[in-house]
Amino acid sequence: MSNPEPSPSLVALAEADRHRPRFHFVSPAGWLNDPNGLTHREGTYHLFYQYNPTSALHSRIHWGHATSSDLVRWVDQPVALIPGDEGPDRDGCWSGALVDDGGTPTIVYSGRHGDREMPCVATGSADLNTWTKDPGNPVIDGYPEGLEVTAYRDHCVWREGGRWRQLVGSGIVGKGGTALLYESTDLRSWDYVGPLVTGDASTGTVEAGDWTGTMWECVDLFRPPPAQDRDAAEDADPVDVLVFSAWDAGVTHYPLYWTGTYSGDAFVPCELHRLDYGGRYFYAPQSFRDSAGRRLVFGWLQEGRTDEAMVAAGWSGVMSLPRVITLGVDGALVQAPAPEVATLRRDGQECAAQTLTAAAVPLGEGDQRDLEVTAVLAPGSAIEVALATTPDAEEVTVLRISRTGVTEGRVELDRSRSSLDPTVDATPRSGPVPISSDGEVELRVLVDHSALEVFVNGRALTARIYPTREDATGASVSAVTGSAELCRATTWAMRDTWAGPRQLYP
Ligand code: DQQ
Repeated sequence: MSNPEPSPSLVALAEADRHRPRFHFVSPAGWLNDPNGLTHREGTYHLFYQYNPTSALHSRIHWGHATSSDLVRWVDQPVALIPGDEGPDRDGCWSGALVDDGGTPTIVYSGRHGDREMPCVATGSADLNTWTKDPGNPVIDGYPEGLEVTAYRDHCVWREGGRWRQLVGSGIVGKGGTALLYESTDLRSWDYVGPLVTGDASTGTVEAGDWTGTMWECVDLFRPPPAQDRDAAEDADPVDVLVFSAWDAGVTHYPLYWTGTYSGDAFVPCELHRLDYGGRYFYAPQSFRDSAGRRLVFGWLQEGRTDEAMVAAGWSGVMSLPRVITLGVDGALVQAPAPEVATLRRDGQECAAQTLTAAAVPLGEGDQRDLEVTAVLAPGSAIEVALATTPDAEEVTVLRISRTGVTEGRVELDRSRSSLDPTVDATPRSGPVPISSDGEVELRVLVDHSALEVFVNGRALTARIYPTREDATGASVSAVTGSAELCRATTWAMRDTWAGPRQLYP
């Protein structure tokens, strides 16, 4: 079968869109969603992703593939998985994981047929460019006996005690989301062990971000390394993390994680957290451990515009920047862009240390920017960072960081004036952030056309913005309540990830 690729006219359409990011990974054209099969193999990072090369809509999903030596400059590879003409994945090759089976790269993915997704397996060549589907697919051909499931798909696979284990994302009717545990010796014949942990869909609310959904998509179990500043890390009890994306009847909500303890056949949950305050703008994340021992994660930045606008643009969906995740002193995950992202910086501008007032201190111009701001906030005070603003602030995205208590703060994103286009999503986003007792706030903001990633003292907030005016390129910081000291502010322009036109496969 020849390698499917978008038509040149679709590529041209996508490339011409002013909202298309230039230093985030995007598909050559068409639709992109979840990161899949993330791996670091012989010095090369492999990013697979849910991909429809023919249109900017979610349909007949393939596995796209790109490689990188540094996590930021990507090379497109041939599409890895294509839905079959017949068979269990004829309606799509949905999300999954890649493992090394004694030297044989092996993908475990969800083959979609009708409205069911069943576990399938494919083995790959050493360069991960050629994939052969297992003739025995689907390798699991039914839901666990006696279990009434709301949905069933996506895979987290690992080796433990000389056997393979996998979690399949699911939900139990009348109870809540769950991760179903299986075991195998050969990745083909699986024994059902039971639900690893099950949520309670009768508690929490979507507004508060603590409703865990009727189904868990893209479950991901791992043990995060401690953050560098975690003094007692050596003596502390190990903490495990189960990340999942809360889903309900076709609606994607947000990524959450439980901290807890995984042992034997169970995960004993401790605390529930939101992984990203942007909610669905950082959805279906998948993590992996690279050869340096870092835990890295990518997530899918969904669009905030209509289906019609996506089709007109010729593309949809952005991959987040790679994030390093560690476990902080407070028992929650700390997130930061991988240091490699900084290699795209150019033309750094420093801003003098000063006391912030209501007067806006400029933070540079442009629609591909990286900003680092360190400020000290007195209790009860707040600063605002204006992003993608026009000179008259007719269009402006406002990020507010407030110190609400001695060691408590809040980040809020106001998109009500981000765009003059009334059809784009303008709903606010917010969440709590930890603040040290000296009031220090470390802020990192990455603006890449419509993609916005914000990190405040290790907490993440991701969103999409679609300014209409060409001059919506300004940034500034000011104090809006109480007093705040600006200690440091540096801003950079960011280079494009691709130096020239993307090379598509013949
Ligand atoms: N997207 C995939 C599913 C997954 C969902 C289909 C999450 O496998 O559950 O493209 O975005």
